[in-house]
Amino acid sequence: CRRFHHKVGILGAPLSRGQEKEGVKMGPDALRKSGLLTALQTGGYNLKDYGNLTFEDEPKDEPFGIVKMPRTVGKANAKLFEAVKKVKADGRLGVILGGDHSLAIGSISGDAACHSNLCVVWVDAHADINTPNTTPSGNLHGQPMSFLLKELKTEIAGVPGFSWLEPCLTAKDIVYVGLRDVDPGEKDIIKKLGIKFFSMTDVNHMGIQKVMEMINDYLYSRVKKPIHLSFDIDGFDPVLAPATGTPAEGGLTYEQGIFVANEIHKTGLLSAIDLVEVNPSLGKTEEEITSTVNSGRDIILKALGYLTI
Ligand code: B3U
Ligand code: MN
Ligand code: MN
Repeated sequence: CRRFHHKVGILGAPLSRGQEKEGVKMGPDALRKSGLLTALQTGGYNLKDYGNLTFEDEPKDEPFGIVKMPRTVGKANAKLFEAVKKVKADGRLGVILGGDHSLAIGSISGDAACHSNLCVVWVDAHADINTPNTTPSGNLHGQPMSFLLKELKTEIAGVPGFSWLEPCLTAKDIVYVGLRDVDPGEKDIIKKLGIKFFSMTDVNHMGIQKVMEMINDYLYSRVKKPIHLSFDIDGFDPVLAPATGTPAEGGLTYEQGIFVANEIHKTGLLSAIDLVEVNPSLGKTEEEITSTVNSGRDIILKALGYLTI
């Protein structure tokens, strides 16, 4: 029976230096406290908890151009890269609890180290494909995709902290869902590289079911490829998930997000999932925090086929 992947590895990655709001460090523990692990245990999964990684600030981490904390973020990602490789080497589906989205550099590189044909579904309000030259903020959580793409390798040359990194994806291996806050420089890159995307406008016009069908055809229907789902909680509408650093109006509903996760589960190809940018300290009320955290938890559970018949 291969209805779902029974072996799961949970890994906390409280990386916060890819942006400026400290509270995102609390994401992994908030997700743990939401009952994620007990649900999986009672659901019959073979679960291994790899705990939370610890990350330290590098001394004298001067900006590279305007890129902030490059050595700190680079070193944290190198550590995460090794940890994700270990989870995959143990034969487990990786669940990476963030942390800010710069962690996708280490997480996806680690996953790709075990699967040379990995493809990525990136759910996010943002494209996170700024380069050190196009970034308006200098925050590395807005740039992970440019560190992962072979086509952009020259753009990231010389960023301190990333000498360990070898880009593992090509533009045709990735698809975006939920985009609605994309910088001009990012639009140029997406166009130039021909990256497939489904903006919120696309989702609203053709419906999430059609979007997932098209992703299926584009990414994995011809040749089966392992899938890395990188889910930024700000892909959801802020009504549902307000406790995040850069919320953007007009996002996915709960049902749409769950549909995405379920469709990916149904492929049987999920290799790892990142759940990022949950920042409990940005919830204005207890309900705002709970709604954000539980929405993230439910994406993970759905992607793993929990309670799915
Ligand atoms: N694109 C902007 C804003 C941003 C990206 N990712 C998030 N915010 N979460 C930037 O800073 O690169
Ligand atoms: Mn993101
Ligand atoms: Mn985002």
